[in-house]
Amino acid sequence: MKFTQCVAIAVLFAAATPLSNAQTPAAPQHPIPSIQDTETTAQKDARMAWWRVARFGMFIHWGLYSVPAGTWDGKQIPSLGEWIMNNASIPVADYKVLAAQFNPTGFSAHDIVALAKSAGMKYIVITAKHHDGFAMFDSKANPFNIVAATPFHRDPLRELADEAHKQGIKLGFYYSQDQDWTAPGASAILRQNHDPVTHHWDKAQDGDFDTYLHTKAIPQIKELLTNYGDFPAVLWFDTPTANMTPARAAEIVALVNQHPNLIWNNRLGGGYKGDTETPEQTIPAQGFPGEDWESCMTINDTWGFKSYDTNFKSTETLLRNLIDIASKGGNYLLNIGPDSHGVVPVSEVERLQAMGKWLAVNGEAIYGTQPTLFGAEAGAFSATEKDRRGNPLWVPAWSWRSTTSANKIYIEIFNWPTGAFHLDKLPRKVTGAYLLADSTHTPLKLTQTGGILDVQLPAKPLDPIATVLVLETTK
Ligand code: JFZ
Repeated sequence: MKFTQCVAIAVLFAAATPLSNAQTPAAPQHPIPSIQDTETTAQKDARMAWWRVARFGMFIHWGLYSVPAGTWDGKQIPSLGEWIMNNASIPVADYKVLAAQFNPTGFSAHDIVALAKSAGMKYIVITAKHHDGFAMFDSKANPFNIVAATPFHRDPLRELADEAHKQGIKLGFYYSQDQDWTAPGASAILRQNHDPVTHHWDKAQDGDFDTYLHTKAIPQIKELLTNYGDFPAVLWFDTPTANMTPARAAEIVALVNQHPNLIWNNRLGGGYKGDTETPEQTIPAQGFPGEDWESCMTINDTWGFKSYDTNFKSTETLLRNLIDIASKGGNYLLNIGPDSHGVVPVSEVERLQAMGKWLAVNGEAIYGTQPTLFGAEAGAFSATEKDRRGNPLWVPAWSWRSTTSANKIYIEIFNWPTGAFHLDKLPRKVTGAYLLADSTHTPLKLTQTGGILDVQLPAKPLDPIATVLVLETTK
């Protein structure tokens, strides 16, 4: 699609959307306005509604890199499994040989969607193409893909889309729009020094970026946006470099503008903010007040499967992370890395199912809730110590968190107090209290004087990881 046609569509799009001046933020100078530049707050609220209620999603990093699984030429390659081609400077031709060895007959879209459902996850985002340039879908635009280049000849994105429909979960696609280590001209950054300037380690990677953009990236993004029914619900871009100029990013925006319900993140580049902040492997001290944000995290230390990475976080850590993130108004995109057979590591399955058990009882305190009305419970900035960026060091506290709904305040207690749970500076009148995991919701004895509240608790918590105390409130 020629740039001129994009402009035409943008103008059309802009013309189509009723602008109510009062509510529309000033549009940064984008070559092509994105939906964020033109939609009203009410329109954004409607578009983001399901995502804001969801709170918990599954990230899936799966691709050719699951074949070497962290080892190359008999050597364990440090850092992320999905970066093995870059970290081991594997020549393009040698890496492409892996496709013939990739036949994940253990892959079951039904089981993976069922796992996400059983974990209490409301959406899935899978790597359609990661930095290595291998497409995990049936791409007519480029033959280096799972249908044309492997003995598997099946499209896992098609199968996931069908299952996601059947089982009622949203499906999104991750697409590495800028980095592509097997496409001539595309970007490649050296991970360890984070400088977004291209470093090619193989002549076969040299070429023209616009050629890559127009012959691979844009045609494939078009395929992903049009070949999977009303999916994707989310498009997850990543690692933009200086190559993703505003003009080049605008060409991609012209495509996503044709899918007005699509939610896309802040990693397109070219000055486009997208819809969601995406802190990685961290939970921001106080979230991103007023912003939609999503913390993405690995269960062990790699996104893509590594056969010897067994440093799996505990279910307690993962659940308390989810609760911490929800209490700060964010979403948790928790990753799984299937192996080269398409099978999810059992340690990841067990932890996700355990999280699902807790959410089956306590989900009311997470899904569709608002952030805490308190805040100090999450921790404080140190008056003396600095973090590695020289900012005051955040010292988290892990006794309890809180989430909110119209007429309830939820207290997720991690560290069970003896006797009573005490709160002061309570912003609402409490009319009743009970434990969410107590199916009888037996009323708990409470005393409230002004903003000070004490709730008599049983001797033992109902759940060692987090027991939810529900405070019924009136404004
Ligand atoms: C990127 C990818 O490189 C990685 O392979 C994985 O897909 C992850 C979800 O995203 O990694 C990043 C990207 C950006 C930052 C850090 C890691 N960053 O901005 O700090």
